[in-house]
Amino acid sequence: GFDKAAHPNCSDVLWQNLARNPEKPAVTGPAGTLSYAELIAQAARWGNAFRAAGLAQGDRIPMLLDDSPAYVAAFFGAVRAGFVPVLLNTQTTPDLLAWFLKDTGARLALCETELRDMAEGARAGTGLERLVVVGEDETDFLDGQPDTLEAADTGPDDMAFWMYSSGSTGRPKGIVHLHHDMAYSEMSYGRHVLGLTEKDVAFSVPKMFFAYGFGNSVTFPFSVGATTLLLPGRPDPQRILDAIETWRPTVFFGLPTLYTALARAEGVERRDLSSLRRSVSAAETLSEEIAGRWRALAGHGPTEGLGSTELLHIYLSNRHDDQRPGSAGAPVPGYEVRLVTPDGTEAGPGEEGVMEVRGHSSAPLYWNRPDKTAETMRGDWIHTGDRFVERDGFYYFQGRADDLVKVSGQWVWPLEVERCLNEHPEVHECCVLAHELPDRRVTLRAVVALSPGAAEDAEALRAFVKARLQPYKYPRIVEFTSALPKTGTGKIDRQALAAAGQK
Ligand code: 3SK
Repeated sequence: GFDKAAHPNCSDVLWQNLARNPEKPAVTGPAGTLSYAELIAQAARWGNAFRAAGLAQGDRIPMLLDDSPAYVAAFFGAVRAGFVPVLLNTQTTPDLLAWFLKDTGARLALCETELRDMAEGARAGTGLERLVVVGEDETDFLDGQPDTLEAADTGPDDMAFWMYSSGSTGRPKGIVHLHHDMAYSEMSYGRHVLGLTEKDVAFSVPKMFFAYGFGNSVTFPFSVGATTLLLPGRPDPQRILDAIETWRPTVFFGLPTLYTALARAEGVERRDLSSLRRSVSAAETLSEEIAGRWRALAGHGPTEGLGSTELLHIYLSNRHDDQRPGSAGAPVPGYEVRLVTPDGTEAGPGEEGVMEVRGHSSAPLYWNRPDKTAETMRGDWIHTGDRFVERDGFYYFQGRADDLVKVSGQWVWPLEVERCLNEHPEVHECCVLAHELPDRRVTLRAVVALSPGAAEDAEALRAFVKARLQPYKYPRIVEFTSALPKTGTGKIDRQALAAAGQK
């Protein structure tokens, strides 16, 4: 059972380590190593500094920061002092940042040095009174602040922090999480699936501003007194492999695009991955080929799961010892799922439906968006918009509820074609999209990045699809590129590709 009342302030996830193991490294990596005692003292200074800056309880603090000990300290100081950090994607554009500043109503925000000019440019017309540039203003901002901090008078159902939806369509939505949500995801996915111990060193390449990275780098390791490796900067495969050899993490978290890049990275077979005892993949389906390559390199395949920012972390997962190929997994204990058909009834056995999920870590609302809140938060169920079928208690992703396209009068899910092309030995990565022709007919367009040295042969790729799927599903348009654009969270940027294709 989950005792919500025991979690009035989520900073306890960190603070419990002060009595338990103060000397243990909490965070490590190229940006510095801090013990739990040092990190907590630093977090207390941040919390006291936010109070000294005149913020009121519940005030939002946008944080435009890369993974580092300072980010972790600022986050925990803010929540402990009763403020609400808003974790922003560092690849935010100035227009979007201006909008985030207005939507949050923030008076104070934090940003990285490299993002200062962009953030300054976005300030005009917003209520932002102070921008603290971490690494530049930090020493002054924290100067003289006490290194202890009592938790503010918050309750389990009070607003703790926000993240924004990545906004594949329309404006991103502010996803509001409550103080008890972190403890719930630890009690469910953390304990029942992940199984970290205090001896582990977690390494999440997806960054903390992404809910997946936040759980991996913060919630799960701190809940058990483990160490987290933080790697600021670009997720370049060689840097990641260097970090694994240098810092010797034991549990690794990635996304399918990252596993693909790592499995194909120059010299990867000569790298020492022996410190890793477990790897996790989420967000998208991992191809069997890449899972197999990772197994050959690391000695174990990635355990696949699926979560959402609305639920805070993973709610469907395979087990380390029971990975069903192509499946996002079975419901994680603590979460209930159901599949809903277009007529609103529950799907029967083997029937496809849109997944709804419930569990006590779900966001109650999108900030200031009653329309979107009503579409997604249906009572205590979250309507995910993802289509699934269930077999033997495991769920298989079938695409988004809204991505079905009609080609030559027949229905196709572009994702099915994309997965097929991804199995081609010379395809490094690809994206298949609906493409509107000048005469308004819709066709399929594949954008493909080939493995180094492979020859560009569109006809061979079309034939490959025709031989494996119903022939009408082959992509009429095949374009080659050296690399596909990615979103800040490492997913293929389908929106950018779609926009480029319709120009
Ligand atoms: O995309 C996912 O699978 C995911 C996992 C954990 C937390 C958040 C997300 C979006």
